Amino acid sequence: MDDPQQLQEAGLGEIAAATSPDALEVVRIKYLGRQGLVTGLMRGLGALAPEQRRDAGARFNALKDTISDAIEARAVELNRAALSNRLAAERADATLPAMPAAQGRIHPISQTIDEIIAIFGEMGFVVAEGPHIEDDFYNFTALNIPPEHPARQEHDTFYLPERADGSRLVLRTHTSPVQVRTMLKQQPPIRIIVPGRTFRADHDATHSPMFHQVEGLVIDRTTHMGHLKGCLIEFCRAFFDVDDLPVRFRPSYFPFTEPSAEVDIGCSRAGGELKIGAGEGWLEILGSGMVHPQVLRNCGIDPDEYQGFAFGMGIERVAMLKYGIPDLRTMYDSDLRWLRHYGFLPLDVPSMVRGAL
Ligand code: 2U9
Repeated sequence: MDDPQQLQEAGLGEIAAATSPDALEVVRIKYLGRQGLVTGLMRGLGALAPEQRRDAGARFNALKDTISDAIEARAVELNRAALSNRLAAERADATLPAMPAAQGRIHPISQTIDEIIAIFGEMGFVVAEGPHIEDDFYNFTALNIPPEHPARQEHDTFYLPERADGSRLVLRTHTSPVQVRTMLKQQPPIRIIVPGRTFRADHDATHSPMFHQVEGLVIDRTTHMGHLKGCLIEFCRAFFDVDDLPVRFRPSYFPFTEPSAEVDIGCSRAGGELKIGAGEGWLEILGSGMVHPQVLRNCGIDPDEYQGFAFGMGIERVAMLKYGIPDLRTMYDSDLRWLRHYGFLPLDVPSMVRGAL
């Protein structure tokens, strides 16, 4: 192929037929490489007579430029096509649903505490907290439970080892010491709600050595039993979400309140199924009473000037009743299947509750 015209046609044909950058490179080497056909023509120039050499040199250079320009143009075409193929193959579908993120659940005990705080928060109560390890005075003596009082036996207390002075700290058996601490720090009016862990050496189907209580305390100059009743009726109806829920106050005894009353709500047990708010039965929910004058005195408050009421409830118990959880012990098993079933998504928290937190 010594004819430049033929060489050009053949070269341009092969360039156009190359369908990949690699195939195009093979064509380039064939024509423009060191052993290439166009390079071979150029090398033959030396053998020509000077007058022919100038003419042929110009033609061969034009041929080399044509082939080289065509290769460059084809390379641009092939690269562009390769890029658009890649973009088509790698296209992401932005309409695909996102991978679901792992989401935890709120434990029914936490949810119930939040709900109770929200209801009392609306009534003007503030949350107070205190230590789990207490001394005898705050847990018992200030609450009108002196050392030989029979109520001490009922509390199944966990005692810590004896100290140098012979005294022993305790794991608090109720949240009441927090109210004692509040009264010793702060003069009335007092309106607090005290959620937290409590401890008793008792373990069976309906008792756990660690459980939760919420207690409340209101102290002011004219606070009376009518306030206690109104406040707790309102609470029971809001918590169980039944507007006309029957609520009954039944005389009882606690060393720290006088008079004392237990609070029952109406329910039916027809067909073995518990229904809150309907029927002939009663279900105990809360303990309550007017704070004993001796307790006020023990806590630095003059009972001739101030009086008030207090109440307490077990969180696990009211959570089980409200959410139909049959077995107390499952509350502490950390079983994820249980938590997925009985737990709450953060967005399930009613807006009233979220506002209060
Ligand atoms: C002070 C004065 C009075 C708190 C009260 C109850 C009644 C009560 C129980 C309910 C179920 C405990 O979890 S439970 O076993 N509590 O019945 N608690 S009045 O009275 C107080 C507290 C502190 C200074």
